[in-house]
Amino acid sequence: MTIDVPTSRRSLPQLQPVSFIGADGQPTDAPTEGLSIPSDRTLLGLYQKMVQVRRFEAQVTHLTKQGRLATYPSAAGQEAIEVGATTALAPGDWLFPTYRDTASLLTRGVPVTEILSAFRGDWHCGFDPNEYHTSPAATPLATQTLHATGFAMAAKLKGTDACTLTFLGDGASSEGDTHEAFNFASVWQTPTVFVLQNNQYAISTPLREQSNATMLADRAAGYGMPGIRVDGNDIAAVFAAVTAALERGRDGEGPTLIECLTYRMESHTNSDDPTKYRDSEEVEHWKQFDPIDRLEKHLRSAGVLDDDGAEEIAASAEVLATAVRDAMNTEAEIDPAELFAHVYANPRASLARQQETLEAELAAAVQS
Ligand SMILES: Cc1ncc(C[n+]2csc(CCOP(=O)(O)OP(=O)(O)O)c2C)c(N)n1
Ligand SMILES: [Mg+2]
Repeated sequence: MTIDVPTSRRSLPQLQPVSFIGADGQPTDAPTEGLSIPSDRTLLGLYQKMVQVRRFEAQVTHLTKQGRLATYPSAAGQEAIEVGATTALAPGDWLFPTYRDTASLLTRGVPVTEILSAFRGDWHCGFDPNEYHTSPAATPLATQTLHATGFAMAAKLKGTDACTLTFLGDGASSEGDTHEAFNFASVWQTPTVFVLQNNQYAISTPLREQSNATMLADRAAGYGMPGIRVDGNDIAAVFAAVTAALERGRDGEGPTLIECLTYRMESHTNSDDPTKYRDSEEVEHWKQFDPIDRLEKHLRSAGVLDDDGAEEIAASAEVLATAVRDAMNTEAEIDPAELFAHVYANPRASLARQQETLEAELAAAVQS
């Protein structure tokens, strides 16, 4: 009896991450995996968005300290992934973000007040997913990977050319849902791009304590899909890799896993203290790989950005920060009864009883 042996299989990604622009703003000699660096014009637009996103994140973090927002998971240091991956999407594609990816919502054009209403506890989601082709940000880890896969499957069955892109963290990559999503995306050849933000921590757990894989992009080969590892702090590499993966998806060539190597510069959320579980030297070390600094150096040496241009961009970020402050310093008119709306098409009796109880308690509170 002979056993059929396959003649080839997907090769593993290169160990060194794909990168075009080094930490010093100069071209690297890293592998490019056949990708091309985006034009300086495209990079200038991406730079502006990253500067705005960083200012937005800083402003929001201040607002949590002032008690204006309940909690906020900052993506400081991860702007190249948030902005680079989201900008590569076509308007008709669908984005499936997580709690970490507020910057992607901003990049997608969701208004500030709608983004932040969930963090202020005013609303469950805050924006209309259909309007922005963006699902509500998922807090249960990895669930969004399945939504992105299922949605892409439906898009394929409907014959549209929409792709889906979902973000997931290094910690989320160890969840069972991620395995199911990777497997079915590859079996069904769905047009899905999995952007794995390896920021090296899952709250306080460092990557080495929850995965023994040499690198997370290696997992793609086991599912029969292409995997690539990019420098997640080089927006040129992120944008190029995601653009190529979306093209593959649109051409019917199925999903791609893109591991973006980066570092979470801030705490997990404003409610934890990272000095309890990691050295400040490690954080200092990563500062030299900052995604915005390196792109600024590149653009200045390419002659497409000067002091005036940089000041103008910084000023546009201040306008955004002012809009955030104004919006969040205005008390929202909230009707607590809305908590019960939009949950069931036909409200359940138990929920109706809870609503009656709440309304009675609120009425009593007003009278007292
Ligand atoms: C199913 C599930 N289990 C546990 C949690 C609690 N939790 C919230 S964030 C987090 C760490 C996730 O780390 P990672 O996937 O690396 O994403 P990051 O926060 O670094 O962006 C955990 C365990 C959760 N939200 N959902
Ligand atoms: Mg992480």
